[in-house]
Amino acid sequence: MRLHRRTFLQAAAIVLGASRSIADEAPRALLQNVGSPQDLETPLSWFDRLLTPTDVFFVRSHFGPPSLDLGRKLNIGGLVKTPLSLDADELRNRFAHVTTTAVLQCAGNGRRFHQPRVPGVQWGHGAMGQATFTGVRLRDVLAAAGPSNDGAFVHIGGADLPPKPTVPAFRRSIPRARAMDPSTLVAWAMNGESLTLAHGAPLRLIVPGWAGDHWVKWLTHVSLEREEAPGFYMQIAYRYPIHPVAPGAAVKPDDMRSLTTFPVKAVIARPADGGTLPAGTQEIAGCAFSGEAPLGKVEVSTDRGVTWHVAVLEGEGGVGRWQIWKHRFDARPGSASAVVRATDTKGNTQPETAAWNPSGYFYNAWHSVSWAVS
Ligand SMILES: Nc1nc2c(c(=O)[nH]1)N[C@H]1C(S)=C(S)[C@@H](COP(=O)(O)O)O[C@H]1N2
Ligand SMILES: [Mo]
Repeated sequence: MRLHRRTFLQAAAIVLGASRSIADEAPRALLQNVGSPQDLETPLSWFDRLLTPTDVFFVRSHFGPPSLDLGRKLNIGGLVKTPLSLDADELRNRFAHVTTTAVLQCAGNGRRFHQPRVPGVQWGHGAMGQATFTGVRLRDVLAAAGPSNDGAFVHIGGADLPPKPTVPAFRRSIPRARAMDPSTLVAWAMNGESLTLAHGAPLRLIVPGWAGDHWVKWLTHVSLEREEAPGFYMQIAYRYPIHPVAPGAAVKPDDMRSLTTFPVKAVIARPADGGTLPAGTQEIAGCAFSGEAPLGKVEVSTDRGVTWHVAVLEGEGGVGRWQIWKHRFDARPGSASAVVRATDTKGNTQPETAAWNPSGYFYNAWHSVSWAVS
């Protein structure tokens, strides 16, 4: 049946009207930090829920996405008996499916707060999110190719190209043990739907607990090799000092190693910093996680760090998985504030001041907000 144009417009208006009337929705827009390529940040107010909706999930890419090619092959090669070339359908048909919930966080998340200032995308807290990812285990795929014992690193590449040949391509590698970890996936779905182009369609790597630079999008190859991948994105970028450094100090290349897990962190999603709430019971909420161990506890102080209260946790714990924390207290007219810190089950605690490092990675200082009480 063909709808008359008018009937169609009316129907569309009803649909739009209905979606607009949803109260209390946080602004459904990403915050753009630079024009090109895409570096889009999730507003803090989304971090009071277990899953970050895909349309407000942060986006980071060095060169912008390649064309959408749903039939793109993933080539598995290097030190293997039988190199494979499989598209997403073939992976789906051949290997067991796994769905996992994990935090995807850019190593540069929070870079803006490091003192002294560090060059790079000036992310606030929103270069992170949590989603469910569905795919197959990388170890199953490698096993099917017959990995040689000589292969110590898995090199990973995607279809996105640098803007000119003199700019290095985005090439990463992870140690064999991390590739063989059952949580490392080649995924085609995020939050129950096919990956969007921005998030890596048709296939991307999922490395729970490890910083986002390992989560290669638009996968084209996975190759077993003897050494860590060469090139700018392994040997220069995404490296962290092996010893603590004084803020602003230079670090010798030999004293840096590739990033792996992200440290423990909690952020406050609400109330918003600088807002106003009526006097009475205030609920403070946010998310907390660690890439090194399951979350242990989250503590909140509403008296600027004099006393701390253990917050209530929601959601399932796990390495590299966030839980929602909540704390209520009674606020009198005037002003109120909250500061939060998380501790994981290995005893790692969020520091009051984040460890400065030359690239401004892994900012995880105690997070605080203050607001007016009317
Ligand atoms: N092929 C490719 N994969 C990539 C990148 C990239 O530039 N190219 N950026 C990485 C970085 S630095 C991050 S933080 C995550 C961001 O993933 P998202 O855009 O899905 O949030 O993708 C990673 N995978
Ligand atoms: Mo990143």
